[in-house]
Amino acid sequence: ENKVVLITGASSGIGEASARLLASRGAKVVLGARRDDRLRQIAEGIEEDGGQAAWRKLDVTDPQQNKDFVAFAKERYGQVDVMFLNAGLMPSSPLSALKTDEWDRMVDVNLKGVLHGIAAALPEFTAQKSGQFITTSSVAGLKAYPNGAVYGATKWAVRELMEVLRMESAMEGTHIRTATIYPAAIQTELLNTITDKGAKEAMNQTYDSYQITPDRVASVVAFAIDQPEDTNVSEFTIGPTIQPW
Ligand code: NJP
Repeated sequence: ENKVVLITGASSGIGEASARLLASRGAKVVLGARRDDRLRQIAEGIEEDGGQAAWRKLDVTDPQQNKDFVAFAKERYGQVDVMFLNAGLMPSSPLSALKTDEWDRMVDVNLKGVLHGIAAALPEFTAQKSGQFITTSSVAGLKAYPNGAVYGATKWAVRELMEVLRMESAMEGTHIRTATIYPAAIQTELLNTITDKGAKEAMNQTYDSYQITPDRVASVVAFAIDQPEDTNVSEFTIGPTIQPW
């Protein structure tokens, strides 16, 4: 495909794997995250492999940076087709630990970051009457887990955003597609964001036993994008076959 795909949280894990896979299939990928050294390296690797990639430093918590990210992509490639709102962090802890700064951070990145991304790209999609938002939610957005209350709340919320956006767009005749992905344990750097000792040990045990590589999630992203324009696939749960939840 020849689509222009913007990816937030593209400096590692699921975002990086998606950038590499989509570029290998002909997409023009635009990578955003805070670690611009990594973005540069990934983009250079994609180009060395014959793909097309651009990058721009992006903190998704800043509305203006989201707008600048979309404008940069449009200037570079002439259009914007897909916005993969994937940036996220998971500093899990029991509510009783009162890690209120981490609660704020999860709301700012996992939820408000997605809203800022929508606000940045939606005017483009509305004007061109096409476009697609994909977001990385979590199995924690489908089911409650101890230590995951705030994380799960943010991930449940983004599912709501995708669903309502799709419905409203259908009603308004703007043909915007949306999809939500619910990964289980995927081998990425996500656990590095956990500061609570007990939560980290519990998560490490889970991830030591059950994990698959992020390219599996990337293939789901590609599948959603590859559907014909008149077809919307909305939700995907993906995780290791042996993971019991
Ligand atoms: O983790 P990781 P994943 N502004 O840590 C970026 C969800 N998920 O690939 O800014 C912009 O390798 C960060 O970039 P940087 C999860 O909730 C995963 O697993 O340079 N970007 C990095 O590129 C998340 O939504 C699993 O530090 C910001 C990326 O986010 C998505 O998958 C299970 C940012 C995180 O990459 C990708 O995470 C599940 C900011 N302010 C859901 N803050 C799993 N791995 O098992 C962070 O259910 N980033």
